[in-house]
Amino acid sequence: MSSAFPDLQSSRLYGIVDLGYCAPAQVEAMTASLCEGGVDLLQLRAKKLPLQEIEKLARLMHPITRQYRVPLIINDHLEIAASIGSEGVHVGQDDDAVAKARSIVGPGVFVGKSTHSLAQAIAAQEEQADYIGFGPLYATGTKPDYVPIGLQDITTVHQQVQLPIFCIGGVNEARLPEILSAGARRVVVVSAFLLAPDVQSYVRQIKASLH
Ligand code: 3NM
Repeated sequence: MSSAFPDLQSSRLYGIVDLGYCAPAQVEAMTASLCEGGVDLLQLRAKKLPLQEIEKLARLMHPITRQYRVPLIINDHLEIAASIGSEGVHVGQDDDAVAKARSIVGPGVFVGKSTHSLAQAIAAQEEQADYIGFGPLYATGTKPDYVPIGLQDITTVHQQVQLPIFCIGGVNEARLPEILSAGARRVVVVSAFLLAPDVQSYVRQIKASLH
């Protein structure tokens, strides 16, 4: 990744532009609001759009994220990440292995992986992911088919996994104190950001609680 971007270690707050909550026409404005509010990383996640459409949105987002020095991470689609030159790519448990992803996106592009248990988190570390998502902590409509893992493994995962760990799933302002008390240092917030009446100030509030 270009040295113009802060490194993952210093990243605390990860936002996702999820097309389940944000219409394509709102993507640019939402990207700007999330960046202005202070996300450290931003992902594009579009489970239901055609590839061409996703690539178009990624190309719209990238100049904005770059201006804010926020790494742009593409969910699932390695070819799009490679084609637009995003700073990162994110894969799930059922997607390509980290090594395969790295071989497609090339060196210097970080590869993140979703994990849903302590065992998967340790396996992702062995696979040499650059960071992991760990969740879902709570039941969430954004990933409805997943059983929530709760907060009880957060401390242990931080003892056993040295990668940056982003706790995810149902994170919002009201829950943040208990998530941080459970040992989390980094979080991903999706619907709470995208549905907030004032996105920028909501992001700013969460960010202030993380430092
Ligand atoms: N991945 P919200 S949970 C995209 O556990 C995603 O891997 C998860 O959205 C995982 O903040 C999740 O709206 C959804 O709950 C997070």
